[in-house]
Amino acid sequence: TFTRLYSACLIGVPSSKGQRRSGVEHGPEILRKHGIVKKLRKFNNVVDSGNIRVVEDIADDFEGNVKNPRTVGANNERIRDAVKESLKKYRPVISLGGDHSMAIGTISGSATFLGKAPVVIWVDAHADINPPELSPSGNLHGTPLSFLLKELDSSRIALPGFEWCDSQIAAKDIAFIGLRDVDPTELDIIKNHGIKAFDMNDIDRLGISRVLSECLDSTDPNGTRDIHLSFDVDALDPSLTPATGTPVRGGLFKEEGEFICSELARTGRLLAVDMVEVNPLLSDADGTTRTCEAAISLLQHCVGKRASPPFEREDKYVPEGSRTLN
Ligand code: 5AB
Ligand code: MN
Ligand code: MN
Ligand code: MN
Repeated sequence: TFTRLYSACLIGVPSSKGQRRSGVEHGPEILRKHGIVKKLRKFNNVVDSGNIRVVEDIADDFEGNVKNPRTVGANNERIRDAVKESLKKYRPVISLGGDHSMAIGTISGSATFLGKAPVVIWVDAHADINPPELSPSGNLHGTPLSFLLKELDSSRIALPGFEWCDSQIAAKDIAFIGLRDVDPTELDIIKNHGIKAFDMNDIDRLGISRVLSECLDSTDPNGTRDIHLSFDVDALDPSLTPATGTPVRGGLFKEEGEFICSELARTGRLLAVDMVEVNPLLSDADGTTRTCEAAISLLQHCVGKRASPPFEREDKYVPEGSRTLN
């Protein structure tokens, strides 16, 4: 018999080269400024590991249509290692973005730590599964799942900076929630590989509870697998999270996002969370504050704001330093 005793941990990822707008590198610092650590500590032990040192000095440019692959690739290798190391001590490991290209590293970190694929719940207005060479924008934040998906191995092109990267996730491991801006190539991939995907209409029709159950039934029918939640703040309606680079109208209510987070936390199997694409330079002070408050509230639910069995474990109030690991 063993007891799992964990604190949550925060890793800041101040990277922005997966897209073109400046400011998303300030995501971690603006979330801290809005009291993320203190606000999460109301509900669980939280260790702030500070920021990952991102590379800035690499000579980089377009590779074909793809912008800055060397920088994004090198950063993601560091992100993978940081997440993998943190998972030895903490749950969930929460990575604060930064643009969404960082999920190549965070999910690789989860999979490398586990030695197998986690379930990946991708909450986003976008599917972020463009093969880079087919991306309409050339921005790598629209491509992370294409690097991770095993089924794309035979068609994947080699990109400088990603030599370390290997695909560890299968189509059956992934579920999308909140989609409303999907490129034609992405839709083909989702359909061809049978990836579970729920768009905003599905959520309106079925309700978020049924949608999330279906996501978990398909990815984790026995309810035994570790879960990686990748949450792009643009999944929420832009009225709630205006400070982000690619807003799309008609998004999730805050309560729907919070429900996803609390239900996943309550499984007791929430391994890692990405909270990405907060860009304080793209809104006024009030919009930035609302965006940070929404992101922090989502994360409060990830660390147990609505805890009840089985999430309420013995470790809830164990101070840092007295953890035992399984
Ligand atoms: B985000 C688009 N599909 O590939 C592309 O914000 C948008 O991380 C990507 O979800 C949006 O450029 C990336 C048009
Ligand atoms: Mn998005
Ligand atoms: Mn995204
Ligand atoms: Mn975005």
